[in-house]
Amino acid sequence: MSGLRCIVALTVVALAADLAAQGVADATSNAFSLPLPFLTAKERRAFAVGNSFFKQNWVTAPASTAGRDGLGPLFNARSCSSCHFRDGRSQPPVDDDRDRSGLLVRIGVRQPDGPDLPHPRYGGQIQDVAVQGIAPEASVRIGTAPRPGSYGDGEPFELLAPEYELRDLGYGELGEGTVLGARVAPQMVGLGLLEAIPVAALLAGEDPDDRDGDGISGRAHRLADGAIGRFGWKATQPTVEAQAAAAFVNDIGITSALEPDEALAPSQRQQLIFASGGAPEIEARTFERVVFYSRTLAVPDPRGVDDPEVRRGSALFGEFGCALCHVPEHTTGAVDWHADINELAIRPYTDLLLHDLGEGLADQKRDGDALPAEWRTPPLWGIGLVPVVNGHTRYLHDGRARDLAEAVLWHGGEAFASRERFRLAPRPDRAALLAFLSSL
Ligand code: HEC
Ligand code: HEC
Ligand SMILES: [Ca+2]
Ligand SMILES: [Ca+2]
Ligand SMILES: [Ca+2]
Repeated sequence: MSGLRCIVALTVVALAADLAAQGVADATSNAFSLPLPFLTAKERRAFAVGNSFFKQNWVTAPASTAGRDGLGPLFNARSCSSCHFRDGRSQPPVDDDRDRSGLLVRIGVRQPDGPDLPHPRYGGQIQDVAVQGIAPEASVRIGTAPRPGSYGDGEPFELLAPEYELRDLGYGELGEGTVLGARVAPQMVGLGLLEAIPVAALLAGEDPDDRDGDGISGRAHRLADGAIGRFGWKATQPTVEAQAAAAFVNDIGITSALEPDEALAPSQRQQLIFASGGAPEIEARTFERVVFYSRTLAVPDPRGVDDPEVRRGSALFGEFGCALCHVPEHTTGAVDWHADINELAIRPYTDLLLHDLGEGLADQKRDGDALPAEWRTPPLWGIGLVPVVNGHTRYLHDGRARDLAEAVLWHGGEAFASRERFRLAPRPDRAALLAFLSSL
């Protein structure tokens, strides 16, 4: 018995050493904004430059500040950080306030079989803001429908299912077969480390036909070009670089070498007259700095790991089957942008695979190979600090969950059995599981 305890203790020590290499002991509102601890002085300068471009507002072209003009013509926000505030997570608009940038709506046209096509009038995303003289595409209206339920001991709860509607359409009717999907911005921590998990390790976690019979059948998102998707709620982007280029062009209207064309539907391209901020609008060097920054944000260390309730919650996380998808540990491989990333033990709590989470969480969108009900397991590291950094407790792809318990209660599909173990567990066990999530 004491021998066993000794091995456990040793593992914890080894783990702590690895975590120190990639984590930071900060639990303040700055917790998501710190660089990986092993960056060199030169890299810290690159990180700082990236940080300033992540935060800065882009302006309409032409401007005297040629390094940061080209905003729009259609856009959602003027800076990365207006959605990823403090490098954190956005939330859907609360009540009827006009804070639009917290949630973005993707749009497309359903095909009988295969991924959605871009919408002929609105492209792939609804931009709800535009430069002067140009009509925004639409405004987004969110309604909710109550979904009552109860825990095993009879304690009631009520989930709110969101319903999205586009109003004030600027470019004509939506037409038949139009599909929508809403997404909030996730926190930015540890992205380079996730990028460094070897493809082979992700593929080793796949079990598309559930051959091992545990009810879980994750699969990697194979993109059109054969790459494996890792980023975004449906793992639609293979790298941080690709995600950043897509964000620049779709969310802010800034073209780059990777995304040289403004995000306009064909009819808008013909119809709209606007000034360009250059070809491309963001300089290669600036873009690289933003990518470097996005890759090298550190992960805050877990807190209260010795608290008995947190420890019990951690054990329940395994017993409830959460760890089958939210896989606690991975080992990174080599990357071409930093020598010290190789062979780090990391604790992201994800398998980066797509899972069917059931009809309740499905929206209408089929992004690439990912079906409406399929979502990438999101990493859970840092999740306990969202309230501290961002001042809210909204979770899941569209921020519908109002706290961590609701996030778990929304799980269905492959995660239904796991969710039921949580729902039917005695109250102290549920509290312990939530304490564990809050410690991450
Ligand atoms: C209008 C709001 C908005 C703005 C502005 C924005 N993002 Fe995002 N970001 C999102 C959303 C929403 C997602 C999830 C996308 C998805 O699921 O497809 C996301 C996802 C990401 C991810 C992937 C994170 C993960 O865990 O998968 C990265 C990296 C990222 N954004 C970087 C950026 C950068 C760099 C900028 C500035 C160029 C930026 N974002 C601007 C809303 C925004
Ligand atoms: C079958 C795989 C699977 C299992 C099992 C599973 N999850 Fe998840 N989890 C997911 C996916 C996929 C999402 C994203 C769903 C969405 O956003 O619509 C998610 C989302 C979450 C979120 C919200 C994350 C965020 O960034 O907003 C939390 C918290 C969470 N899960 C905790 C748990 C806990 C606790 C358990 C065990 C009771 C569990 N999950 C079991 C796949 C799984
Ligand atoms: Ca532009
Ligand atoms: Ca659009
Ligand atoms: Ca399985």
